[in-house]
Amino acid sequence: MAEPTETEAKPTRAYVIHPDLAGRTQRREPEHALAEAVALAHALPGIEIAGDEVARLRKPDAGRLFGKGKLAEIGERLKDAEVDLVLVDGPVSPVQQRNLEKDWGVKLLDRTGLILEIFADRARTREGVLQVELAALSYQRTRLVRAWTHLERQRGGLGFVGGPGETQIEADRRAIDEQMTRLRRQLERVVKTRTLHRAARAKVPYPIVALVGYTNAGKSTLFNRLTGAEVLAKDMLFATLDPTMRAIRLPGANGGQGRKIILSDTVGFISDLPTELVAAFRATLEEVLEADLILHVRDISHPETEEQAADVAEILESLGVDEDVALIEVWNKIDALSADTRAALRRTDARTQGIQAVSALSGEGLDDLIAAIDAHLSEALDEPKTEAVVTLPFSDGRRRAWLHESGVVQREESGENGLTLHLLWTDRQKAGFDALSAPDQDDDA
Ligand SMILES: Nc1nc2c(ncn2[C@@H]2O[C@H](COP(=O)(O)OP(=O)(O)OP(=O)(O)O)[C@@H](O)[C@H]2O)c(=O)[nH]1
Ligand SMILES: [Mg+2]
Repeated sequence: MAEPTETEAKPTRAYVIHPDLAGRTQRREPEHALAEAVALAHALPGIEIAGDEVARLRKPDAGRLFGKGKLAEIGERLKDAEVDLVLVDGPVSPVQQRNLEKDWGVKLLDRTGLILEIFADRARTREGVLQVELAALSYQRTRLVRAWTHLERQRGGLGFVGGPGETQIEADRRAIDEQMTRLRRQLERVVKTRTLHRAARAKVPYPIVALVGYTNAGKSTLFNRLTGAEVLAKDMLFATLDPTMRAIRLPGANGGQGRKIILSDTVGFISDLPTELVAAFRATLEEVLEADLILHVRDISHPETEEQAADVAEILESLGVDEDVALIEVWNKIDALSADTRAALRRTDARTQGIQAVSALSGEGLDDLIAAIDAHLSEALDEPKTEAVVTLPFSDGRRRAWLHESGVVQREESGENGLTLHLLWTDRQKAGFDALSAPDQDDDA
């Protein structure tokens, strides 16, 4: 562990700015984007938020990002709030960064820089550390190139190529390239070992179920609920970085034995995820690519849940996740919704296959989710099925719902004695149903 530094003893006072460009085509409200940037800042250790603001920009200034007036105005606020670190929620060029740091007398990080810092702080496994280092180097490298262009321009007009400046930067660049090659080789070795483990695991034919979703959606909380594990789940962005996998037996109906699966918890996604990071984490996310079933966990109580879902879909696509991979949308945090919204969700949930409304916190809806996971897997794994006919009394809404949830109902008729359901199911699903108690027995309890 590193020795405690001064920054750990005394919190760094950070000021968060979300630049809102005129004519922007973003999906998000600037106020929500600012709130997310502040949450990101909180994810850095030893940070105290001294203030935040949305800064409207008509046109970004090449040298300082902000225009003269804005620059002075923000500068005043920074001085009053005794700010050490400014976090700009967007891209800042190396030139802009240098100028702003000088003008304001602060240290400055842009969005990518901030996310890289958080990831560097979180990485625990060898693979995670290597990936973050690689991403950081690739970020630095692009900034060297841009700095170099700037120097060239400063020298401009002299018309010669290759002064001392260029040589130095060329050397820096080469050093970075060499270091990156070394890291890549090490990473390949680590990944190879892991792939071997995976091959060994493939002999035990448990299907892989991967949890994916926006950061803070509740993936780890759900993972812990389903596995009894204690992965850190926290109201903090990027609480999870390294993937965790667990072989578990899904609880069967009524305490019976369910199917064995491997559940995998992964790093959360975020809008404008730096491309360096997406590339670096591709190896880790291979488990997601190979999953038999993906659970897309959504925070349905978040004001921008739709935008978050769109970001996740985009990132999955860019990772090359096949559109035909079986996917269940898990609408999490329904406990945080009003009763009305919740009832409406429940109706959508029942109508729409492939959506499950749950609360990982209270456990609500998890039985149905487990039944849906089981049904999707038997579908994906192509297990043999047989036909059956059952008749349920009208009062037995629970077992009827279970059958529908499991996706085994082919046809339903109502007769004098109740509902007759024509089913197509696997032995496992039949056993699960048989283990459910009939309504009268429930009432006795
Ligand atoms: N109200 C409510 N809060 C929840 C629920 N599930 C998770 N949370 C909270 O949401 C926060 C984030 O949960 P995590 O499980 O760490 O989320 P995550 O998706 O793993 O986040 P990252 O690892 O950062 O990507 C925590 O404060 C949880 O307690 C839920 O069903 N209801
Ligand atoms: Mg997590």
